[in-house]
Amino acid sequence: MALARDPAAAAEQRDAADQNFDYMFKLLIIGNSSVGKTSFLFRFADDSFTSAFVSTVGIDFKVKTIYRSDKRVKLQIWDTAGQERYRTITTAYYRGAMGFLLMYDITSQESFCAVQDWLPVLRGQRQRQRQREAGV
Ligand SMILES: Nc1nc2c(ncn2[C@@H]2O[C@H](COP(=O)(O)OP(=O)(O)OP(=O)(O)O)[C@@H](O)[C@H]2O)c(=O)[nH]1
Ligand SMILES: [Mg+2]
Repeated sequence: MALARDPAAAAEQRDAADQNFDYMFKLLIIGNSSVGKTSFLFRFADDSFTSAFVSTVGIDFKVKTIYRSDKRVKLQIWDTAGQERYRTITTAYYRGAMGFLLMYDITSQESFCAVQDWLPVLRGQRQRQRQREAGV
């Protein structure tokens, strides 16, 4: 259980209380800083864009409901900070994620090469999740 004083966790608890959906998926966006994670989420959720770069501090999330085959599908999408110094905070939110969007900037070879550094982080998470499910 996340700390009640954590604003992101408190917002998540409020959001989870809204049961008006058929399916709910928790997704996380990860990847190097400045690749466009926050921009992608704002475009997808609010159809907005700003050219100013405000690097994400810690973590935040947005909710968007989409409709597929007459079903309400609620997407809770977490936007993580790409900066290394927030890694301890952001990885704490990997738990319970049903999918990850691993992003890179198509104009930055460095961010593309970094994808291979992110994969072990994801594999570690998958292993921990399996151990939890198996009760290890
Ligand atoms: N030209 C262009 N610029 C973009 C695009 N997507 C994002 N940007 C710009 O790239 C910069 C970084 O974008 P962000 O979305 O804040 O990057 P981020 O991955 O969330 O970075 P962190 O929060 O530090 O992890 C901003 O100045 C954006 O305006 C795009 O598709 N095209
Ligand atoms: Mg960001």
